[in-house]
Amino acid sequence: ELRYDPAAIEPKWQERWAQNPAMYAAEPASTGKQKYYVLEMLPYPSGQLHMGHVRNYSIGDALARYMWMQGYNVLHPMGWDAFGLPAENAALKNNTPPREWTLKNIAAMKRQMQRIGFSYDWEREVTTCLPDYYRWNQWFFLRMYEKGLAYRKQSKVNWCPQCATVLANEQVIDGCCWRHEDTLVEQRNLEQWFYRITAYAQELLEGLDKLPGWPEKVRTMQRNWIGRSEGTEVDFGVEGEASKIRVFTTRIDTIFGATSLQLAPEHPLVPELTAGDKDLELQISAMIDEQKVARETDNLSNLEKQGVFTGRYATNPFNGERIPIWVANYVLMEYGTGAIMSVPAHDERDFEFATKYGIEIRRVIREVGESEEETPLPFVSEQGILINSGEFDGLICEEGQDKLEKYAEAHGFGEAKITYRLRDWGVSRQRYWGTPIPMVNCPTHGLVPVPDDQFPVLLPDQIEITQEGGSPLSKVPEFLNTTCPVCDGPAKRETDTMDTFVDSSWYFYRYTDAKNSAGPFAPEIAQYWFPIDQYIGGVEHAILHLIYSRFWTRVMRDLGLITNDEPATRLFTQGMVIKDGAKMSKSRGNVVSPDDMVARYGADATRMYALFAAPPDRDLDWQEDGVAGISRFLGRVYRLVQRYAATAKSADAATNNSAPPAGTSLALLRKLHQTIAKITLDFSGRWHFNTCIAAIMELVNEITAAEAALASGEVPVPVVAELLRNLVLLLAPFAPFLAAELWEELGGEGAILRAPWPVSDPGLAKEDEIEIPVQVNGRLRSVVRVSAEADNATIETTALADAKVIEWLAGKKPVKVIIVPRKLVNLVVK
Ligand code: ANZ
Ligand code: ZN
Repeated sequence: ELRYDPAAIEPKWQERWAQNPAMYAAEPASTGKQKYYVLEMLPYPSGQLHMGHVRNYSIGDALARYMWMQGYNVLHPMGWDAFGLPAENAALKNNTPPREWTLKNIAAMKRQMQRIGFSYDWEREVTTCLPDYYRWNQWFFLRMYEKGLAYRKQSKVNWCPQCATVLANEQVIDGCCWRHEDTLVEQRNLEQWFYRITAYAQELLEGLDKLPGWPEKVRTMQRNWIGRSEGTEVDFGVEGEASKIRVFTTRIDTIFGATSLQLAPEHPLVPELTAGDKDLELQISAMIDEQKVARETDNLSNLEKQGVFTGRYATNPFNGERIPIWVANYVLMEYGTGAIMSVPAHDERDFEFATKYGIEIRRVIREVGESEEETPLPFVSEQGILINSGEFDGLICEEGQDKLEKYAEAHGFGEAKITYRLRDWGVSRQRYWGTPIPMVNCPTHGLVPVPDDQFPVLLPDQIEITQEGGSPLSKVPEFLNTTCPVCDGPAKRETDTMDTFVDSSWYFYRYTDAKNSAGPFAPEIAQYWFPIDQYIGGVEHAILHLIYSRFWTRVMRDLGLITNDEPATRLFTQGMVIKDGAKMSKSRGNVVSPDDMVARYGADATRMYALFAAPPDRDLDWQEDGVAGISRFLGRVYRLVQRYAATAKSADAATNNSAPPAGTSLALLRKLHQTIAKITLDFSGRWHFNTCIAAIMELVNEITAAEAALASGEVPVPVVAELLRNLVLLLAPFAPFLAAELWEELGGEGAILRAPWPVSDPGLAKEDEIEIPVQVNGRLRSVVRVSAEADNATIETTALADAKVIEWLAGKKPVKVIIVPRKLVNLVVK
């Protein structure tokens, strides 16, 4: 018997597909055909696909193939997120220019993808580090600059005093320099570029409610990231100063309980309030360093609370009360106003702080139905009644918030304020391998945009990457020195490059019109393809990439380039691939290489295992045995089809008028049509491909078990043909090489990718009889067979007549009969 040999079958088809690029090519928008845009997140070209990629892309590939078979015009592109620090590090290590290193990696990974048989339209490949792509980053930058959405402001950067240079965030390790591990990184103020994402904060938040096709957890993460908070800003006077301190609070109703003001260590008023006190200044600068380290390691909320008294006092605008001004490490400059009124009786953190430093704790809210003394501390609930609050006593909290806010507004010392946690997107990077920011600094004209007709501002190719750090482009005179677009006099280029998240914020629009040299894409083409019907990727991108993409989409919409508000209607986040319960990583030494798997078991088995071993949204523990098992299964399919291919092929219209199926034929056809129905349903959104593949296995088992009937002719030739042809069609999204091979063996017409997806015949799929488990007092005691259409009364009678049930009831009459239609009978006896 023939041996299943993927090493022979797969390269043959790979070759044929390569020779026919139209196979995976999207048809032009002008066809007006129903479109389907399926997108997987593009990889960083590290040099090697990992199993997480294989899984992600196998999911997308199965979907794309299915949609093609359903007759859609499918767009299924791939590209490379090709800028970023690793290329610079590799350049340092191996002395290869970043561009060369990156392009070599891309070539290698593209070969891997083609070997695995992913159905990408390579004519639309996007490589973000090439000028034909990044020139449009520059173009967008200027469009945003013109609209005030790109702007420059002083902002903190990491500074290593030893290197005397700016460090990228990635070069700060535990708050210290990557090359001087004992040197604490400082913060310096430098001019940096920002995108004004906060202008869209409210819209980005509201849009989440209109994305039912996105996982709830992703939407929640984005909501929290945007962090909308409704509150009040209130001005406190400062004794001996003209300036006031503005605080942001969500609980103005508690203001009579404010027993101190707390400033962030970096609050601009702090130097003035502490001037001359060296000791204080030292303590505060230590706090700043401590916050910085905590910020880097995402540990801010766990800091042990610390503070210092400035010796100065503020005045509560409501009652003129004098309260001390402190500086505290749990107040952050980047949120609200960088200053808070501290109400220890009604806030956990303030309570902890006040307890530690002996600051007064004064209740201004009592619990409903309790006295002041009985109200527990801290009492943070808003279900309470105001006390010790002058004319506002007796109000319930919510009313209090409203009344006190109005009072503050009327007296000119406060106003309602909506605060977002979301910050503007800092896009300046002092790196080489990124998109140059298209700005020029002229001594006479200041900051001048590079005119569109001078695009792209090319990233110089030959540059020496050194250990020195700092903006590498500032050390390339040919790049740095230019002329002013206004006066033609000598000027200097901006040497920062853009954050690589810029590249990935809109790459999927470029796919629709990847070769356009007049614009990022033609609006009418994007209009046809957008929004993306299904986006698939890792949940680690739930926030940054997916928020930036949603922002960018709105900016493009407001530039008149597109009409959609959101980039993707549906989002799917797949689980991780792990090995022995742990994430695959070089350091753990548990990495399974896709190349290895493909060499040993073939691409079909590898990708099918990636879909079979777990539901796609769960983590998958990679087991080589499992891949071998899939390979054996595919071998069985291969031999089964081989054995009957000639028979099936001989089926033609003439033999097709046989009698309605019965017996074995009927049973097999029923199984087939049930399998078709199940897989079709899963493709419509549930995507439990693991159970789809299991269903195909069951189908193959049933056909194999009935082989005597196939061989004897008891199952007529047309039925054999129907079974085998459909089996192969069902396999096509999951094991495309084998399916193509067997499709040809069966004499299938044209490419299997364009063969219509089978339609389940509900009459055939229907069961005549079903089995229903019967429980007595919740324990399984028997199984009865009833007609699939049986009503509850019939099911009950049948169950009560069952011999085993009679025995278990031992003469008692059930006090209750619970029937779950088609599923279960439970008899309750006393
Ligand atoms: C007084 C108060 C009394 C507060 C009370 C809470 C409870 P969200 O909901 O997250 O917006 N806060 C304001 N700015 C801060 C900053 N820069 N760093 C640290 N904490 C800050 O939280 C708003 C509350 O967090 C504000 O309301 C403020 O404390 C604090 F019984 O003001 B509250
Ligand atoms: Zn000039």
